[in-house]
Parts: sequence; C-alpha cells; structure tokens
Amino acid sequence: MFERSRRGEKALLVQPRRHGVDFDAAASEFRELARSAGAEVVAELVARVDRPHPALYVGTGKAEEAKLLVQTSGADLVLVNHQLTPIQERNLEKLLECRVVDRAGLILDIFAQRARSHEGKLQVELAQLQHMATRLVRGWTHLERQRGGAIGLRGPGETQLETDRRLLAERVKILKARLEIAVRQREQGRKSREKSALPAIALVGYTNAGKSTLFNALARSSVYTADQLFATLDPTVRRVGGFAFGAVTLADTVGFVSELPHELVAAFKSTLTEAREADLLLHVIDGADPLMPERIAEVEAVLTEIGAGELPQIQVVNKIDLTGAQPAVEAQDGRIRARAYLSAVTGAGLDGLRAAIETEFGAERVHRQLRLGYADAGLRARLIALGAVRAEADLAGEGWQVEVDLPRRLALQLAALPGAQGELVRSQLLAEVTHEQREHAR
Ligand SMILES: Nc1nc2c(ncn2[C@@H]2O[C@H](COP(=O)(O)OP(=O)(O)OP(=O)(O)O)[C@@H](O)[C@H]2O)c(=O)[nH]1
Ligand SMILES: [Mg+2]
Repeated sequence: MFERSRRGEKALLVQPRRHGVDFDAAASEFRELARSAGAEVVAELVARVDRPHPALYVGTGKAEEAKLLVQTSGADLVLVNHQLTPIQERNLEKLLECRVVDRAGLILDIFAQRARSHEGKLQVELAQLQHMATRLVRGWTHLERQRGGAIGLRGPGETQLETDRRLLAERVKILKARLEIAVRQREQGRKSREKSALPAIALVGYTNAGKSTLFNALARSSVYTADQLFATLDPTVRRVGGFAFGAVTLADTVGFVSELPHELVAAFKSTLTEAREADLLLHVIDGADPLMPERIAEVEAVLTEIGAGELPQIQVVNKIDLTGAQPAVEAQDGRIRARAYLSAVTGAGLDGLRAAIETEFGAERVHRQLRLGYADAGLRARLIALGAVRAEADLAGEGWQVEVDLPRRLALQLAALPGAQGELVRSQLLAEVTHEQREHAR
C-alpha cells in the first residue's frame, strides 16, 4: 500500500533522545521494528529533542545533518522514532528529498504485511486510511484507480482535495460495514467453540517474547514464528489435549508493543478477543530482555484496558536457555497463580507449565454419580469428550448411571450451558456438592 516499505529498502533511522525515556531500549526496539518491516538500516542519527520543533520535529541543524547522511549513506527512506504531525512529515520529506515514515507509519506497515484474516486486513486498511486522512494533501491516487479514475466523479467546483476527502470517507464507510459483518462471523465461530465447553487458554505478551514458539510446543503444531516483531497478527486457536482433566483450547495472539499508534489500537484490541474471553492467560515474558519489568507492566496495562486485567494468569518466563535460569514453577498468590521458568525452544520446563495448568483447572474436583435419561445423550457425549466419565452403567431402558469426575471449574462451565443440559448439571452435579459441603461442615 501507500506507505509500504519494500524488502531491502535502505533506511536512515532518526532516534530521538527524549527526557524520561530510556534511550538504549527505545532505540534498539525501533531498530527491531525497522528490521521487521524489511528495511535495511544503513545509518542512524541521534537527535536530542527536548522541545519538538513545530515544523520539523528535530532542530534545523539536525535536519541538515540528516540530509547529508541520506546522501552519503544512500538511504531510500528516513524512519523517525516518534509520531510526527503531517506537517512535520511533509516538511522533512521536502527538505531531505526522500520518503519519511514515522513510528506509527512503520508499525502500520508491519501490520499491513502481516494481516492474514479478512477481518485483520480490513482493520489494518481502516487504520491506514485514518492515518492517511490527515496527510491527504499528498494526493490519493490509488483510490481513484480503484474507482476507474476521478473523471466523472468530480462535482462542479470540487477541488482535488475535496474529491479525495469524499472518496476517502466513502471507502471508510464501506470498510466499516464489511468489518461489522466480519466481526459478526467471528462471533459465531467463537460461540460454537464456546459450546465445546473446554477451558480456554490464551497466550499473551510483548512482541517477540516467544508466544508462537510456546504455542507450537504445547500444541505440537506449527504456527509461524520468526525473530521479528508482530510475526503473529491474527489469533490462531487449537484444541490441546493430554491434560489429566481433559483438553483445553489454546489461542496465540498478537504481540504487544509500547506506544502503539492510536489508529491501530482498535485493530489491535479486536484481535485480542481471545484473550479477553479466556479462562486462563499465559503471560509469556522474554526472560532475556533487560527491560523485563517494564514489559510486564506494559502488558498488564493493556490487559486492564481490554478488560482482561482480572483473569487468572500464569507468568511464563521464557528463554531460560539464554539466561541460564533453572526450569522451575513458583506458586504465587492471587490472580497470578504461578510463575513458570522454561524454554519454549529446548522444551526445558514445559512439564512444569503443564503441571501448573493442571493445578489451575484440575485442583478442585467434583466426583458424582449422575442419572441421565436418553434425552440427555448430548450432555453424556460432552462429558465423555471432556474425559470426565469414570464408569457407566446402562439402566435398562431408562438411560445411564454415569460416574463423573471432573474439575469443579469445568462443572461450573457446564452449569452455564443453556437449557436442560445446564439445568441438569446444576441440579445433579453441583447441588450435591453443596449438600455434601453442608454435611462436611457439621
Ligand atoms: N533462545 C530462545 N529463543 C526463543 C525461545 N522462544 C522463542 N525464541 C525465539 O524468539 C523469537 C520470537 O519468537 P516467536 O514465538 O515468534 O515470538 P512471538 O511472541 O510469537 O512474537 P510476535 O508474534 O511477533 O508477537 C524467535 O526467533 C524464536 O525462535 C526460547 O525459549 N529460547
Ligand atoms: Mg507470534
């Protein structure tokens, strides 16, 4: 698309040194972003920015320095690690005589390259249009091409800019309508997953922490992983079995990054539905990242924002093969249930994580005899699928007597099923528990 950086493009990075911002960390992350977008970094310029220059963001002297560097390094584009105003971007482009992309533009570009699902693509295009809306002065040629040229579309006395604005508004309207349909379709898919009543686990964490690598290790599948930021944009969900309490669904999600461009926040959040609706979060942390505490805090802040701040969580400190930490599980108090140290690559410590998941879903169990009529065959099938049936006797012509043993959490989830199934679970499976608790309390 418009701002897409092509693979191998040579980039000059402008790295602002700002008060209160850890320069080394911010600079190396931006380098990673540039690399993830496919750019080759040929030069870097550090600019102290205490008070941003209104017209250029950096001071005029720095801008001249950048111009010289562009010429000597042969850079095709300049990447600025800050959100520029449209005017600053345009002025810099004029002065440097080369394309200028700011932090938001760069992240948008990466998202555009990564989006795979229909919904993801729509979200990113919408974000790009919103980003460009403020920069419209530079023209809007590709939309005209889609509409077969602007001739005939232009009203009397309408300037090119007005036409562009109108075309843009129309495109945004179309995108929003399509997005609404896509969201509804995803909702339906989620509802049918919900019916399976399996506990849902979502992997969340800062970008490049190793979520997809862990996903593959747990699901024994092969989701795309790469040493680049936002390798995963669209959530992937798999059923993962092999737990003593049965199976779970496991979702891989988009990575978090600090200072996400505001145009992308909606797109980003919509891909995090899986996280919001999970029963348990695995917060994957890059144990080799010197900024680990800051990253944890940033991820927690986003989780709170999307309404996932109260969900039970297991912290997974990954990459112990790099840090030399021992595989271990430390139990914690409250919402954060445990902290597991492991390596998703070598597999060291994976058993510990599995055990922590077992504890979360399987610690408190419900062990009961159920009487199920033939009309309850659906519930019986569900219990079998969950691995909850210990023994079963046929009650000649009247249904089954089923010995059920399952985690209390699963029983509670089943109790929420609509109609007769949930009713049966509430009256037979859970009512007895409270009865027995009463007995026990005496
Ligand atoms: N040494 C080492 N590298 C790891 C480990 N886990 C993941 N990596 C590497 O870290 C990089 C990022 O891994 P991904 O699994 O793609 O990370 P992610 O969290 O899914 O990243 P995004 O999808 O971009 O948010 C890859 O190069 C992995 O090979 C680990 O335990 N040890
Ligand atoms: Mg990933």
